This record gives sequence, C-alpha cells and structure tokens, in this order.
Amino acid sequence: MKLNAIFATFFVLFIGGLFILEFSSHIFSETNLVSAIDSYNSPAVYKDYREAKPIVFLSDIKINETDSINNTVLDVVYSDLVWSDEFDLNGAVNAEKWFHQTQIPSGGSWFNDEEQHYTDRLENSYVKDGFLCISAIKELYTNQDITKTYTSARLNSKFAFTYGRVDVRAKLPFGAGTWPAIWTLGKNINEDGGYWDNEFGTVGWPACGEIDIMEHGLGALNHVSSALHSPCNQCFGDTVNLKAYELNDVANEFHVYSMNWSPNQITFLIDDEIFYTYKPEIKDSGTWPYFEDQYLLLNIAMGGAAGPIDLDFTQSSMVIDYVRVYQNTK
Ligand SMILES: [Ca+2]
Repeated sequence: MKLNAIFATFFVLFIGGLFILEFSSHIFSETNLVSAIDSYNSPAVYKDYREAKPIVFLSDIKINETDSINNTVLDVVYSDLVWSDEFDLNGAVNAEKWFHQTQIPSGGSWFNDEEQHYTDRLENSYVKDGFLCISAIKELYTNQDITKTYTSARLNSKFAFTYGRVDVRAKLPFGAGTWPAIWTLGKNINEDGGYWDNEFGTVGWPACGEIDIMEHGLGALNHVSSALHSPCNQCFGDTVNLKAYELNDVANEFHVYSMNWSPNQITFLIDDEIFYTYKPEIKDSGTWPYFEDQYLLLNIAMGGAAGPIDLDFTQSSMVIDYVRVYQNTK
C-alpha cells in the first residue's frame, strides 16, 4: 500500500463521519474502533487516499524493513548475536554449523595454483579446549585420484546472512607459504562441492561477491589484509579494494578480526579498531553485490599466491577461539 500522507501524531482521526483505522494486519471496520494500543518506537499515522473511502492506519516506522535498509546510518551497530560457535565441544567440528569443502575444482587443483588437499579428517580440523584448530600438514595424501603434498581444511558455514557484524578471534599459522583466511562468499556462487552450490549456485565468481575479512601470507610476516572481490573494473585479478595492516606476532597472539557489513558500507576492524572502509561511490552489480546472503569460510591454503612454502614446514594451525555473527533482530 502506497502512502500518500504522513501525520505527525496519532490520536483519533475522524473522516467523513466514520472512524476508519487499520493497524498492522488488522483491518478495522468502519463502525468499530478497534484498539491499537501497543508499543511504538516512532508512531506515525498514514492516510491512503486511493481507496474510495480513505484509510488511515498507524505504523511504527522503525520496524519497517525498507526503512532500515535505506537508513542513513553508515556504520550500523549490530548487537544481537544470531549465530556463533564458541568451539566448546572437543572433537570433530560441529556438523550442524560447518561443512567440509573437499571437492577439488575442475582441473584437479584449487585456485591460484595452491598445493593443498582439503580434507574432513580430524587431523586437519578439530576442536580442543575451546578452540577450533585448522591444521595444514605436510604429507603425501591422495584423494579424488590426485596426490598432493599438503593437507588442510576449508570450512563453509551452514549459515548465510545479509548485513551484520562478524567477529573472529584467532591466531594464525607459522610458516612462509601458509595462507590462512577468514572470509565470505555469496551463497549464490556456482562452485561445485561448495555447501550452498546445489541449491543456490547460479552465478560465477566474483559476481557472487567475496569479502576477505582477514588474510595472511600475501605479504610480509604479520602483514594481514582485508579485501573485496566483485566484478567491477580491476576488482579482481588486479585487486584494488584492499588494505593491509601490520600486527605483531600473529602466530602467537590472538586478535579479533571483524567486519561490519552495513547496507551502505563495509568496515574492517582489528581488535575493534576500524582500519579500512569500503564504500564505493556507485553501487551496482560491479561494485556492490553485497546486498544478499554471504556465508563464512575458514581455511588455510598452501603456496600459490602466498608464494613458496618453507621447505622445513611440517605442520601449523590457525587457532580460532570463536566466530560470532551479530545482526539487529528487534
Ligand atoms: Ca572458544
């Protein structure tokens, strides 16, 4: 229903000798004034003149979803925990929350000339004493008729969301050539073997959008970065939307890596300090596929864009204390 006029305050309106009120899904009869007593953040009264008899109804504009998406608050504060894993149960990764992506993409290699197999074995991902460990291991391993020299794990969250804040407290693996990442992909990505592919895989990468909350291994030691991949000119291949940040001893010290995804911008934070904001002037399919569901990925890739792997590498883990996703549900 289109709204033609807004009246500032609601009491009782008298139109053409009849009370005509509507509230939420309740249509109030012309002769029976029905109580609309409730809690309102921002009560507003609307009048729709298209009806033969104008209808007046009361609304709470703050709970209107369209208003929240078009709001002018750039950096929305999200405060309701909607999905998380604290990694409190020892043993295998919680299969209700995480999917092991192990199928090698067509061609027999993971992307970027990476050298690892991803497995669902306990050796490569497990929970112990409150922490998730994703472990990269140097070992000969054969799967899908292909033998590789390194194994690791790549988890997809079985939860996808649009807008919200993600906090991940983690420390990163040791060793040149390790490439740990905390990131998201659009659940509409057509990627065989991905958790969401069968149901939602309709577009290629990077049309699906990718948000890299944290990557390490693409620069110097302790040089972590955040980046966005979308189809805009030079947004992939020659990645332009990224920023790096220097930390101390990322393999031994925990940091909280976060992103705050608002309808009009995405901020990236480390230990609650914003260090990068992505806010393209023009938001279109090239720059802003970030208006529909993304899911989380946690993995360690080996080699490829992360460069040569240390010949002495044997095994190292990304250790994650928690993954928390906040939205506003009220
Ligand atoms: Ca924990």
